[in-house]
Amino acid sequence: MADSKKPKHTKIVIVGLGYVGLPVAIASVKAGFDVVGIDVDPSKTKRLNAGESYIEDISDDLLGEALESGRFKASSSYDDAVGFDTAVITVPTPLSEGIPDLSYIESSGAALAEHVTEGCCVILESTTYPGTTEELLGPIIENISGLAMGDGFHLGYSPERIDPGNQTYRLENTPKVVSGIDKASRKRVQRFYDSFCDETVAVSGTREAELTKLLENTFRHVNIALVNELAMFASDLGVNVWESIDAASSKPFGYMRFEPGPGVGGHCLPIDPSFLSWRVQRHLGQTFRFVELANDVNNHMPDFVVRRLSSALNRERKPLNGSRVLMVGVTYKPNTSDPREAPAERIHELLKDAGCEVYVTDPYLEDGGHMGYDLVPLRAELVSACDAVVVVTPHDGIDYDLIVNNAKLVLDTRNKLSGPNVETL
Ligand code: SAJ
Repeated sequence: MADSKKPKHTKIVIVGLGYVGLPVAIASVKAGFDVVGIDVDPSKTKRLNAGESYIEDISDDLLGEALESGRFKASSSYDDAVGFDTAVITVPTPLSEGIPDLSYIESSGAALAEHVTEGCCVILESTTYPGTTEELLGPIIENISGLAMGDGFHLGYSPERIDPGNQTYRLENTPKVVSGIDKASRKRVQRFYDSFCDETVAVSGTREAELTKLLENTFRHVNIALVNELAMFASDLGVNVWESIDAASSKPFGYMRFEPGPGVGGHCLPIDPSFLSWRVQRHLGQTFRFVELANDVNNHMPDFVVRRLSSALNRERKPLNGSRVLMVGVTYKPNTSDPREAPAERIHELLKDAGCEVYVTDPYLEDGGHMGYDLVPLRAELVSACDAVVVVTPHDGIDYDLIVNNAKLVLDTRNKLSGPNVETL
């Protein structure tokens, strides 16, 4: 398609209004676009249109400003996508039995394709394996719209780098990798993100952009597994791994700090690297050993936490069975309310299986029922009545002094507390 055909209007559609999509929608409104956010969950669109944000990084005030501009609305109908200029797909890409599940990309791409017209631009942000944009999404849109990718509509990929709860780096000030199936598409994608991102980083093709994202997350996954395995060894060797991590972190080059923990949660790190290892296995018949090993180490951290708790109680001549345990913080990482894939779920399951009476306290969790959690407020009398407290996710704002001053025993999986009754991984 000739680059001279400027888009007729500036209607943006964001498909998927979660941790990634909603910030892109709000940034697009602030950049002056007319924005329709589409989500298949009507309860989400209803809350958004009522000015209620369910994403910590987007306050009700920010959402309210977007609504008051008259240039944002949320909808559960793709009919509201009609006449769009640029659409961004930010739907989940989970693993189902270890296999990448791209069904949300397929269904949203097909629904959007009904409204793809000459000169449109479609951008995929969802994390996926190299080749998805051009081999899966592009043909779906071509088959339904009757237009050819490149000549008929622009198509590109731009990985998300939203770090929920990060107070320093947001969508606007995090460099954004951009790509297209051809030069014109890449320029179009880059122009869109240049309207609200401080910096964009163009790569030659969508596969390189898709791999960039998986490299970033696999890098973290592997390095977290490294320090997790060190923590397991160090504990048995009687070495303080945290002190060594602090000392290593003093090196100004050639080292990057990661910290041991109770395991790796969220809907990215436990999942994204496996997209890469699956693609390598499927297409090359080879094993991406780093990912497989990192998955194995990180997935065993909950067992290690329970083993350490059992040993600590054992020293008090208390079996796990029948012990009363309080878990503090169960979402997947500090200062976020997302409980998905959180290691706390496995720790809770193991403690229950061992016969523990388990209570959970987490200021970021409103309802623990669907997770089987007995959710309680943090109270001194409860802490002192428990045989042990396990700090799993150390949110800011929790009264850790109350815990240390009243607990018989604290197993701190994040090395945030100190005291004679505190043991860390
Ligand atoms: N963790 C450790 N030790 C560390 C760092 C993290 O145990 O040193 C654990 C965390 O507690 C958590 C898990 O790893 O359970 C993952 O945390 P993370 O901060 O490394 O990564 P995520 O999963 O929060 O990555 C998010 C994702 N974005 C969204 O969820 C919307 C991911 O897609 C982004 O690429 C990533 O932020 C990013 O780019 O920072």
